[in-house]
Amino acid sequence: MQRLKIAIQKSGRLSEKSLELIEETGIKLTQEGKLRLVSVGQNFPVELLFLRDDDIPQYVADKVADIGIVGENEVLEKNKPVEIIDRLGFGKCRLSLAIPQSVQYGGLSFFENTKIATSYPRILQRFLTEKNISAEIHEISGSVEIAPSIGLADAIFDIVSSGSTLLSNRLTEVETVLCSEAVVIATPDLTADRKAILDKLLFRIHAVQNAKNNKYILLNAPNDKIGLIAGILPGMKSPTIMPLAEKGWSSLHSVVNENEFWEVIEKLKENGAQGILVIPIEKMIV
Ligand code: PRT
Ligand code: ZN
Repeated sequence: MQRLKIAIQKSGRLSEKSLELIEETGIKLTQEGKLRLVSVGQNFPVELLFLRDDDIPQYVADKVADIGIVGENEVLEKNKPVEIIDRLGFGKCRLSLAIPQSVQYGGLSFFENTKIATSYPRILQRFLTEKNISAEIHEISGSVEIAPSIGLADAIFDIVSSGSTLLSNRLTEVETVLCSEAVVIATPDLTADRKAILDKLLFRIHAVQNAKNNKYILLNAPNDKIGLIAGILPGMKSPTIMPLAEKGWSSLHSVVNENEFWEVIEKLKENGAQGILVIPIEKMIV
């Protein structure tokens, strides 16, 4: 039987969320212990390959895996012939240039003729070339943030998330070069069979993501306020309206996006809504 081979990070910042996403689509996986290298879908034709994140673009380019879940930073750095087909909204971080706090920063020209330590030499070189800056790139594979303090470099180019690593190493972020998140990459020429499995999987992933970004909302309103309140509720089409046992009152049901949630709730209350209930959605197909 044809199976779609999916490469995910074995252990690290993306591994838990990647696995969770696959399982939330309803796929049951075989469990093969802690040392597992491969896991197979029991009710959906997929096979998971657990790999180091650095290797995922290469494995997908070589068709050992059909698709992979990996940080966009790795995809751009490795520069392999793979296609980014979806963005997953987790593993968010940025790739930034940082310099010692003790040094004055007067703009990009600061980096002219400096030495910059990084694990992402290709992305950095592309940026420097685009900005017409010549600097020496010093490639190191880990602990980039200590390079300036041990005299190895004048600046660093590294992943930043909360910024606390920079802070504890007395560095300041001065330029953001790339904003990254986990993405789905695919080999550009998947067979039709595997493409069909991929389309089904992406359909399910989007249903899970939509559900996470939205809440189901129920509220009571006096009938003379229904028009107003229905106008506030964005909904998928329009709200469901049902009469309550108490005369003159109705119950409205709808869907609200997480981003506009509190604003909508405030407006609903101002306009007479009562007994507002908010419920998580498990899957949402739009
Ligand atoms: O073993 P393997 O090679 O698979 O894993 P890895 O150690 O190379 O990668 P891992 O698990 O650290 O990160 C995997 C991916 O997560 C990265 O490629 C990014 O796409 C993404 N990501 C998101 C991050 C961070 N946030 C992050 N904060 N990757 C690394 N960091 C590092 C950062 O370099 C810094 O040194 O975490 C440190 C803490 O960051 P602050 O700013 O929060 O202090
Ligand atoms: Zn890695």
